[in-house]
Amino acid sequence: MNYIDLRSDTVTKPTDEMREAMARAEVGDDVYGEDPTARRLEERAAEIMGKEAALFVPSGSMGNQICVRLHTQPGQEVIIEERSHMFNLEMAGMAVISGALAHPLRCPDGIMDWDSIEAAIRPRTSYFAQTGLIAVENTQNLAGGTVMSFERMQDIAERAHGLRLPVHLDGARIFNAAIVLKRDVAEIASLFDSVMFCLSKGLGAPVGSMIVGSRDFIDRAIPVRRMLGGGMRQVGVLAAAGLVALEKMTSRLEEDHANAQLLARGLAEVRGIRIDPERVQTNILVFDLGDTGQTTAEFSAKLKQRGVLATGINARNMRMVTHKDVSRADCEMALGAIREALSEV
Ligand code: TLP
Repeated sequence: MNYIDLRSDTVTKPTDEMREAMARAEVGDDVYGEDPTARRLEERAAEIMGKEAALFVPSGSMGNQICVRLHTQPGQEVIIEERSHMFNLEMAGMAVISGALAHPLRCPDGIMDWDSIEAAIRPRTSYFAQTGLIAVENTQNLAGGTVMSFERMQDIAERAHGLRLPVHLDGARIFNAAIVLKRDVAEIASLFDSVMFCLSKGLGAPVGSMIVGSRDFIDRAIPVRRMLGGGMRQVGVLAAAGLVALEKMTSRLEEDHANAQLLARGLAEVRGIRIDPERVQTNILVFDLGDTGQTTAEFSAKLKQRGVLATGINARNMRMVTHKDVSRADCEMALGAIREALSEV
């Protein structure tokens, strides 16, 4: 069966252009620093993000965790929003890899503000673990693809820097955020000490993420990547797809946002489902099944029988993600399947 797959934008398949670029890619041993395609991708990523240097990493999780490791000392805290990926979905990596403790904050729409952060910064006494890092996620995945405003990011970064605290951006979907903010990604990246962004989500590359920062930061990131098992060899075959993702795939993301809007407006009319389409800003929708009398597992199973894949983030809240491999017509069909699945109850 050809499913309409709304589980994530990670399910996107490489384009024909990516596959051709992969087949032609010039490669070398990247652990020796000799892969010319990986170098080109890193140079181009640094240029687009307006940073001194970039590093290709196998996954977004590894990219985030390398940055935590470099910014913190064991025993320090990382201030982070409670629904963030780094806190929930990276296997307690910051505790295991960096000996760091997450200090999660619950903020409206998953968007932190300086007052909440400031209240969480520990006094400099010998009782408290010291704050080592502030980690922002934009767009915020589990809160429903929400976008932190440029001014909010700027406020957090400036005040944190005033206290000599580094700020990391999990920008897995930074290009989606940039569209909503009507800002260049380099303007966003300029606020942060390090940024991780993904090639393998909405941009459609099969594998890979990038971290960007100062030359010194990236030089120190290379051995940490190696320690985590992320030293790759003829990685140019992947970097080649990443280059196509960066050059060709960012300009179409708006279409995914429009399709998410279409889904949100349709869902808002379904009895029992709670979602505010005004709050759907990018390609991710999170909605409450509360009054339908179904759990997300039951609802997912019914949708699957009707050719639509989507999963819950807990028993009540479903997530749907639009991307290049679902069209507007697919979203209309998915709405039909949703109505049908719920009319059965
Ligand atoms: N997100 C995935 C899953 O892990 C949930 C998804 O389907 O959305 N930061 C953010 C904000 C992410 O959404 C993700 C992946 C990552 C980091 C990690 O990227 P990978 O999966 O490449 O390690």
